[in-house]
Amino acid sequence: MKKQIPTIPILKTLLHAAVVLVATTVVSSAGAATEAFGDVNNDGLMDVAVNTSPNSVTISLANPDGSYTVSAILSVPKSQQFANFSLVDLDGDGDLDVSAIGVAGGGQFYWHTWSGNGDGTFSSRSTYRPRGKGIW
Ligand SMILES: [Ca+2]
Ligand SMILES: [Ca+2]
Repeated sequence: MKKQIPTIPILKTLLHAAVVLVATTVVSSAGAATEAFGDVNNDGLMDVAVNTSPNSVTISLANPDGSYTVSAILSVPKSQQFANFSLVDLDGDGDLDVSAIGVAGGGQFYWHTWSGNGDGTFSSRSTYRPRGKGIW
């Protein structure tokens, strides 16, 4: 008799992992205030970005003594609110950037990005609206 390859348990494990991932994502995006962590000024200390309103993200740099110093407040127009954001190196230059996505209604959405300068400051905002009349 051939030995059966145990594919079912592996699939179950993968499915479980996917369900946990989805559940975690839903929980973390359900709250009014969201935050993201990352070393935006590359000094080895974990900095924090907080969604301080539907229109803004505040970047605070960690100090060696445990306190934080605000280095940037990134905002969008009131009509282009975002639902969630993340710290991610979008352009691959080694500095964390900010990506924020908001629903614009009618199946459309806004994608706001700010390019990190590696010192806690960020470039001016770029807004991409994939469908509709206006781009940028
Ligand atoms: Ca840092
Ligand atoms: Ca970058």
